[in-house]
Amino acid sequence: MKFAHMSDCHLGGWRDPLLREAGLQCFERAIDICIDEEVDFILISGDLFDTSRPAIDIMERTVSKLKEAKDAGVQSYVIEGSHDFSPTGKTMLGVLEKAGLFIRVSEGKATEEGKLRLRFVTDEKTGAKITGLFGRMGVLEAKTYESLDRESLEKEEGFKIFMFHTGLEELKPEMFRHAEGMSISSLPKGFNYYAGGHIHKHSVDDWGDYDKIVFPGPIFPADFGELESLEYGGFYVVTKRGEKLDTQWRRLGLYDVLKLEVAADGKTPEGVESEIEKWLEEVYVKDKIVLLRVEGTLASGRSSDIDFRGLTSSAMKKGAKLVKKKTSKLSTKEYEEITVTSTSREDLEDRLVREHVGQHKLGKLSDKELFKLTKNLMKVLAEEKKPDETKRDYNERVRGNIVSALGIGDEWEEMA
Ligand SMILES: [Mn+2]
Repeated sequence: MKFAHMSDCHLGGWRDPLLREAGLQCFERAIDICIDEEVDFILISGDLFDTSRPAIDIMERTVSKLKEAKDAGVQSYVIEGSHDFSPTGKTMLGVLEKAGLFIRVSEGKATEEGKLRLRFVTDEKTGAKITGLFGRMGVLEAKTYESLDRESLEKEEGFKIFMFHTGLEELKPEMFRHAEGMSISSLPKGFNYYAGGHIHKHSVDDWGDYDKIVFPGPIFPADFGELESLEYGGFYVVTKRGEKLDTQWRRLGLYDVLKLEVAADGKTPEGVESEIEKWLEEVYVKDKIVLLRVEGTLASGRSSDIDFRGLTSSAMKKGAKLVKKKTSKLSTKEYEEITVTSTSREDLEDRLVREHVGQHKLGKLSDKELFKLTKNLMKVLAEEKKPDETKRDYNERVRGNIVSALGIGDEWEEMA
C-alpha cells in the first residue's frame, strides 16, 4: 500500500500573482508525483482552498488536476480545514464531491446517547478504512472531539486512518506556541495513521498509543513568515512495508528563497538602504524570491524614506523572481516618542493630529492651518448617509463638503 498525504494547500491564498501561481503549481506538481508514482490514494487534511468559496480560476485549475488524478485511478479523500470550512455547510468542497472528484470522509450521525458516530469510508483498492473530523475554530472543535463515540472507532478492525485538522499541544512546534491546540489523547486510539493538517510545518511523531501522527505542512508557504522559516512546502508519500509505515517527505522546491534581516536600530534610512544594497550586490538573486525584513527604530527620518522601490527594481534587474518586504516592526523616533494619556476620543484625535501635522507638507499651509484642514476633512468624511437621502445625493453632498473644506471650489468648477 502506498498513499500520499498533503494538507494546507491554501489554493488561491496569496494576493501576489506570482505566489498565488506558485501555490497552484506546487499543488499540481504534488498530484503529478502521486500519479507518476502510482500511489493508491491521496489524503488532503484540510485547507485545500484558502476560503470556502474560492475564485473561479482557482477552482478550474484545482478541478482539472483532481480530475486527472481521478482518471488515473487515484482516489482522493478530503476533510475541510479551518479555512475552507463554512458554518452554513455551503462550501465548494461539497460541489466538488458531488462531481465525484473526491470523497469527504468526515461524516457521522448522532447516537442515542448523544455521541457522534463517525462513518468509515473503505478505500476500494486497498481496503484501508478512512475517517476523520473536519477542522473549525477553537472551542467548537474541542466540543466535537469530546462528543466522539470513541468505542466504535477504536474497535473497528483493519488498517485505519484518522484525518484531522487541528494542532496538538504535545507536538506543537515553537512557532505555533500561541496557537490553540488539543491534547493527543482527544484523538481516538488504535489507528495506523493519523493524517493531520492545520500545523504549517511538517513532522512525523510516534506517541504512545498513537503510532504515527503526521503533519505534512503547507504545499507552499502561506505567508511571509512561512516563506522565511519554511522556504518550501511539501507533502508525504507513505509506503506500507509489512507492518511498518515508511514516511517520505517530498519537498516542492519551485523557487529558492533568499532572505535578509536588517536591524534598523539607530540607523538612518540611507544607512538601511545601503546595507540592503550591499547585500544585494553580494548574493545571487537570479530566479529567487527575495525577502527583506527590516525591524527596529530608525534614528532619524521615516520608514518611507527607505527606497524599497529602487531596491526592488535593482534586484529584479538582476533576475530576482520577486522581492517582498516586511516593515511592520519598523518604527521611527518621531513616531515612537508620542505618548498620549488622554481620555476623550476628540482630545486624543486632536493631540495625535497635532503631533503628526509637522511631518507633512501641503502647499504653503502652516502647521496650524494644516491642523484645521485635517480636522475639517475628518469631520466631513465621517458624515453618514441620512435615512431619506439617496446614495447619489449623499455622494454629492460629501463631495461638495470636501471641495469646500479643501478650499478648491473655483478650480474644481473649472476642471469639471
Ligand atoms: Mn492551514
